[in-house]
Amino acid sequence: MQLLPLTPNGQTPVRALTIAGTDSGGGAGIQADSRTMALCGVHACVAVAAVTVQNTLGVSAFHEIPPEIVAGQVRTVVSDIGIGAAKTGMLASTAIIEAVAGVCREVGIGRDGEIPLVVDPVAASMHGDPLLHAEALDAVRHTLIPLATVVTPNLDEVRLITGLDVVDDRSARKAAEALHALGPRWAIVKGGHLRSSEQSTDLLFDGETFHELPAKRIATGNDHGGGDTLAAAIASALAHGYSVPDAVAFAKEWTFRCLEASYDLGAGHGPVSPLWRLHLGISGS
Ligand code: PXL
Repeated sequence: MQLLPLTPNGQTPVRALTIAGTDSGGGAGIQADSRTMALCGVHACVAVAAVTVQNTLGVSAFHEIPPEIVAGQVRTVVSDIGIGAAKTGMLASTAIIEAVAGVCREVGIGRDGEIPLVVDPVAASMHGDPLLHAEALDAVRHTLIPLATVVTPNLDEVRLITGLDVVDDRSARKAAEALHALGPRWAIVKGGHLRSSEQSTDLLFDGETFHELPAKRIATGNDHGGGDTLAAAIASALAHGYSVPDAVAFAKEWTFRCLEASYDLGAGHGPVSPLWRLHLGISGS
């Protein structure tokens, strides 16, 4: 696969910003985003929205950062460091979503701004532990998703957001249309959780054309952080100047390789890992 270029020592890399939650187990959230961005040649800036208390067995609690502190992190990074793309993950509450949407509009992040925004509408961990208050779903639908350049829900999130069950290609197209109707420039419906299929085909829709992105399914229980990794890889490629379809195609291959390199950790689900890239050296061949 074509990898994103790493910057020679001492040169300033492109930058991207993740607005998301931390994972004390190091597998998902901001930790997954920062690792992926680093190994995609991107300096990762972070706006912490929530701190989760979690290990590989689940999330036992989380603490929300005050909304004005979340927005402040975004504002201060953009005004000084400058970013080529941004990504949201766990935002936890309506108040944080509204603060993030407000500052994104203010500084030009989002579908109508200069800086593309990948929205990963994180609602729950893979163990089913909530990472978003149920009352915040309306803000996800009507405040966050309309700002997105690309929105990347998994099938559980598609159901929560649109009320639609994706079971086959036809229902995936209907779900992509329903997501796109909320206002993002592009919507992805990920096939990764359609466990019955041998393929893991993602569908990308811009309101006119469906792009199908097939990949072989990898059977592993160590897929913690897979969704974060996909969205962070899309943001990384956008920061490098890729178009959305090219960024998504890159991110899909990247995530496949990270799933292949996932490892056992603790007694629960281990993380997907981008560390395979370290073994390739700077040229990445
Ligand atoms: O993978 C989704 C996700 C995002 N962000 C945080 C998480 C998780 C899953 O557990 O903990 C902080």
